[in-house]
This record gives sequence, structure tokens and C-alpha cells, in this order.
Amino acid sequence: MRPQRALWAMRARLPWLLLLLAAALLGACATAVAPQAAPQEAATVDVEFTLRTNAAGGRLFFVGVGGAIDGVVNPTLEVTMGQRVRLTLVNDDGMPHDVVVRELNVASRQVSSRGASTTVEFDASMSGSFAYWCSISGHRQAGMEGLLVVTG
Ligand SMILES: [Cu+2]
Repeated sequence: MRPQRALWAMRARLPWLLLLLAAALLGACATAVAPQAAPQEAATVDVEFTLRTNAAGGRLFFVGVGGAIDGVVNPTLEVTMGQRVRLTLVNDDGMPHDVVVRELNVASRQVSSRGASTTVEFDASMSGSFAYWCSISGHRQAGMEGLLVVTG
């Protein structure tokens, strides 16, 4: 290839290279922003529960907050199959806690300081009675366990 032809060939490709570069940059920006914005607004929530943690008399337990479960120790959470459930855990005793429902692959983040809270959302995809409990070592045995009932 003679030098002049090579130069021409490069000039012809330049706009495409710029276009590709621009597309790559846009793509990078989009993927950098999207994952943080998406999860919270993914699906409509049908039913919501709040549980706070508590410790008394050497026992640990969850206490319902608001609605029909208000003030109930380790309340039974009743939902209908197919519902989207939002479960909020509020730390009210300053010990580390979380809430899990193994059968439905639900596992919240740990909340360690008093006043901290965490929220998990999941689909009630199977009917049945499933234990929700705190997975911190010894807490389930100390009383942090209740039932999630999914009616089909
Ligand atoms: Cu706990």
C-alpha cells in the first residue's frame, strides 16, 4: 500500500472509529449509573411488614411494627402466593441482627447499631409456612424466629 492510499484509508475510517469510541463511552456511563438506580424500583410491592429487634429476660425476638402485627412478638406474617413482599428490619437493641427465609432465598443485610434498618423485597413464590429467623449465631435459639405463611 502506498503512503497516500494508507492515509486515505485512515481518513475514511476515522468517523467510524470516533463513533465506536462515543458508543463505548456512552455504554460505560450507562452501565455505571444503571445498577444503582434499578433494584429499589424493580417491582410493585403488594404487602409490607416492619419488624424491630428486641432483647429482654435473656431472650431475643422480633416485634411487629404497625398494622395488625403491631406490638406482637415474633408475629406470623400472612401473605398470598404471588405477592411482592417488602420486609423491613429495624434494630432496636444495638446487637447485630438480620432476617432470613431460607426456602424463599430471602436474606437481609445485617444491622448492627441501634436505629439502623434494612429492607428486603421478595416474591412469595411458594405456598406454605416458612420460618423467618435471625441467622446470627445463637439468635434463633434465643427466640428470634417467626412464621411467614403464604396461602396459595
Ligand atoms: Cu439476631
